[in-house]
Amino acid sequence: MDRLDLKHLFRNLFVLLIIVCFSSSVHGGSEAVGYGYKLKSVSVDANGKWLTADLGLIRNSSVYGPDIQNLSLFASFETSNRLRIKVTDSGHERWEIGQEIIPRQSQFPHRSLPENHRSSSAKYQGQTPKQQKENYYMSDPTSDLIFTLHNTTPFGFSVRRRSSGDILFDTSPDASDSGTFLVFKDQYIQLSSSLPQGRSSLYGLGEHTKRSFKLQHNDTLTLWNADLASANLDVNLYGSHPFYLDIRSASADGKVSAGTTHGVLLLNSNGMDIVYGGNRITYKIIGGVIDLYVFAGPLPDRVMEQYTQLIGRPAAMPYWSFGFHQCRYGYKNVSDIKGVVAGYAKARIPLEVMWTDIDYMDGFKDFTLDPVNFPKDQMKTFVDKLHQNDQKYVVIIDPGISVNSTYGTYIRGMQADIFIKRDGVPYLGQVWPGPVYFPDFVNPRTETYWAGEIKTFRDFLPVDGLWLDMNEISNFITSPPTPNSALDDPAYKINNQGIQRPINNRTVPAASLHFGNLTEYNVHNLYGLLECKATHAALINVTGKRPFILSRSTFVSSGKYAAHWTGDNVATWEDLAYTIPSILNFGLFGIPMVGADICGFSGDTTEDLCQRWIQLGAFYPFARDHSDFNTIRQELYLWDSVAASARKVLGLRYRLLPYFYTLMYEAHQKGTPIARPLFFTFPQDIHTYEINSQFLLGKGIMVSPVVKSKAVSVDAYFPSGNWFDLFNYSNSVSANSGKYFTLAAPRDHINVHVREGNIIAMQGEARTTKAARMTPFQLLVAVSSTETMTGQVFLDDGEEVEMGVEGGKWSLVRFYGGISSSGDEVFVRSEVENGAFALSQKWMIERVTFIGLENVERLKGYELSSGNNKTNLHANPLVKARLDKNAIFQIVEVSGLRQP
Ligand code: MIG
Repeated sequence: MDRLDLKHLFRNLFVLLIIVCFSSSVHGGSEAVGYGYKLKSVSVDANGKWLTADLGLIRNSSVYGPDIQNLSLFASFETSNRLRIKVTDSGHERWEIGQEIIPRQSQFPHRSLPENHRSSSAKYQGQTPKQQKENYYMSDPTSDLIFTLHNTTPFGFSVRRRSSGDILFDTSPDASDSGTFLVFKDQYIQLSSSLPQGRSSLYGLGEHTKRSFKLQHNDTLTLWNADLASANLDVNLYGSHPFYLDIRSASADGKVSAGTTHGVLLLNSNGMDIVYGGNRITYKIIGGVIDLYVFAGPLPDRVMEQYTQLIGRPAAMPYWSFGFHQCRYGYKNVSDIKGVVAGYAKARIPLEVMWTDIDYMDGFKDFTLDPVNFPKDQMKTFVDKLHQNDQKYVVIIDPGISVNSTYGTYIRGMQADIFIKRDGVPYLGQVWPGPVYFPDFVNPRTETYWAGEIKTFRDFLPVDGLWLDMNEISNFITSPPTPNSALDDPAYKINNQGIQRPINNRTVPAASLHFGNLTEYNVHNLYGLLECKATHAALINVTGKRPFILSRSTFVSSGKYAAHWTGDNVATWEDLAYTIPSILNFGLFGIPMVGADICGFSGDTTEDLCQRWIQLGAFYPFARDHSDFNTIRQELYLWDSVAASARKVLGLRYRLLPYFYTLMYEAHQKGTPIARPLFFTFPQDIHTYEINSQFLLGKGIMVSPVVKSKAVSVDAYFPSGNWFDLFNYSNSVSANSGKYFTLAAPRDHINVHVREGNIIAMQGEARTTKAARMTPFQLLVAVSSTETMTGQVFLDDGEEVEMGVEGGKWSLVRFYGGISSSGDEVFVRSEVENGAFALSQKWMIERVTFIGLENVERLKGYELSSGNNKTNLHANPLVKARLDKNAIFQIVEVSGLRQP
C-alpha cells in the first residue's frame, strides 16, 4: 500500500463514520417519517398526459450539505411507451444534459410548465393535497403505464402496468428503509425504488467488467469515467450508462407473464453510485437533476427500440468494418506493419483493416508522423497499397494536445481558444506527449478546429477511420484540488475505482471550466461522447462517407457516432469469458458495434487461448486482435493451429457478412443489438436470464464458445427448438424445452448454431469484404416444424453516409418460407423493397439450402432428392423456390437434405 492509499484509508474511515451517523439518524425507527418531501400542490392534465407537483422539504438532514427546500416534479407521457419523471430545484436552475448534447424529441421546460399546461385541461389544477391520503394518478389511456403520486408523508411515486398491475418503480419506503427515498441537495441526490425480489432480473448499468451478465444483488455500481483497465472487475471503467433493462419472471397470481420487460434510464451525467440490493435500487448522485425515463417494453427488443428512439439510433457502420482488424501497441515501423499485412496474405487469413497505435506519431503528437519510423512518403505508399488491395487503415488519436509552440495543432488550438481552462488558463495535464491541453468539445468552435486538424492530416494520409483513446479524460497526473472549491472534493465520495478515490484522480480536475462556464464536475462523463460527436461530423465533412470511429469512453447516445471496444483486458481465460457480458451490455447501451481485444491485450497470450479467442472473437460484432507493448506478438498467422482456426471461423464470419450487415441495419432502424442475450428471442424462458457465456447474433444464430483452458466440450443451453451446426448442417441439437447439452468442442471447433425458422442470406468466403460481396448469395433455410421461416437481407453500397433512408440507394429483401397447403412443397418467397439498387448490382442466389426437412411432420415419408442443377429445381417434388415478380434474385440451384 503506498502513501496515497493510506490517505484514502483514513478518508474512508472518516466517511464511514459520517455514513453511520447519517444512517442512524435517518433510519431511526420511530422517526420514520421525518425526512423527505411532502406534496404542496398538484396539477394533472385531464387527458392524463402530464402532471406537475410542488414539493416542500419536511426536515433538514445533516450531512452532504443543506437540503433544497422546494422541488418541482414534472411527469409526462412523452410517447405512449415512454414516461418521463423529472425532479429539480424549483427555485434555481441546475445543471442538466441539454439538447445540444443529447438531442431528444421533447423536453420539459427548465423550471415550470408553460402557461397552457396550467390551463383548464388540468384535472386537479393547483390542488392542495388533502389531509387524507388521496393519491394522484396520471393515466394516459394509450399507455400501459400508470404513474401514481402518493399523497403520503413523505410523498412518493410509483409506476405500474395497467395490464397486469406489476409495479415497475416504487419509491415508497419499506420497513427496512424508513422514508429516505428522496434526498435532494446541491451535491447529493438520492433516489430509491423497491423491486420485486426474486422476480426481477436487471442488466446494464455500466461500464463495468462483471463475471455475470445479470446484475448480482448487493452490489454498488459506480459511474464515473476513468482510465482503468477493463481487467479490473466491478469498478467504474471508461464509460457511463445509467440505463438498465428489467426482465420480470411470472408473478404468483399469473397476471405478469415471464419475459415482460421494461427499461429505466436515469439521464444524469454526474458521478454516481447505484446500490443494487436485489429488492431495492438506490441512486446516489453528486449533482444534476433527477430525470428518469421508464420504457414500457413489454419485451426486450421493444425496450431497445424505445430507448434508442429517445437517445438516438446506433450509427450505421461501414460494410468493411465487419471484416477482421489487426492492431498492436508497439509496431515498430512501416516495414513492421507491412510485414503483418503480408503475413495475413501468406497465411490466407482475411485481413480487412490494419491499425496503428500511438507508435506512428512524432513524439506522440496527434496528426503527426514519426519522421524516422513512419515517414510520410512510406506511409502514403503503404496506405495506397492497402487501398489498392481493398484493405483499410485506421490510426489512434488521443485528446491531449502537446503544449509545444512549434506544433501547428497546438498553435491553432491556442488561436481558436478552445482548450479546457482552470483559473482562466488552459488546464495543463500530462499524457503521452508530456504536457498537454485538452480540447473542450463542449465548445462549438472546437468542432471546426478538430475538423480542420483531421482534414489536414487526411490530406496527406487518407486513413479510413479514427480510434479515439484516452477520452475519459485520462491524465497521467492528479492535480491538487483548487482551494475552496466544493467541486474537487464533494462531501459524498462515490466509490471511484473501488476505493473512493477522489473524483479528480488522474483526470481533469472537477473545478475546470468548459465553454459556457460548464464545470468538468458536471460534464466529465460527456467528454468521450462529445469527442465522438465532433469527430463524426468532421469525418462526414472531410470524406463524404460513412465514418468509422472507435471510442474507449462512451456515454448515453455514443452509439449514434461510434463503435466501442472493451478496453484493456488481460490475456487470461477469465478475461476471455468476461468479454461476453461486456459485449452484451453495450448492445443494451445502444452501441451494438462492440468487440474486445482478441487474444488479450496485456500479458502474453498463449496458443491455446488465442485459438479459443479468435473462435469467439470472430463472432463479436467488431472483431479486432490487439495487444500491448512488450507482450509477445499475437497475429493470427503466428501459430499453425490458430491460423487454421482463424481461416475456419473467419471463413464463416465472411460468409455471414450479409447477415451481420443486415443486423447493423436492424440496429440502426430499431436499436436492436447485433449480439444479443438469449432472452431477446426467448423472453419467456427464464433459464436464459442466467446465461453468461453464450449469445445470439440476431434472432437466430447462437454462439456457444469454449472459455475454459483445455476444455474440449462445452455445456451449452439450448432454448427450445431444433438447432443446426453452421459448420456441419447434419449436426443438430433438438431441445423440446430449453435444456443444457454437452457438445463436443475439439480445439479447432466452436459451436455456432442456427435455429429452425430462420432464413439466412449468406455469401461466399473471401479475404476482403469487397471480394466477398462479389460472390453469389446462398440462402440457408432452417425449416421449422411450425412451417414458417423468415429472414431478411439489407443491401447498399456499404459506405454512403445514410443507411436505408428514403430515396437512398438500397434494397431490402424479406424472405418467407413455408410448406404448401398440399403439404408436398417447401417454398421460399421474397418481398422486395426498393429492388432497383440490388438489381443494378446483378446479385444472384446461387443456391437455396433447406435443412431440417426431416423435422416437419407433414413431410415425413417423402423422398427428397438434392438438386444440383436448374432442372432439378422443378423436377423435385419437395423443394420449390417461388419468387415475386420483381424478385431481385434469380434462383439458380436448390438443394435440401436427403431423407434417410
Ligand atoms: O496509456 O495507446 O486502451 O488499447 O494500446 C495506454 C496505447 C494508452 C490504452 C488503450 C490501448 C492502447 C494504449 N492506450
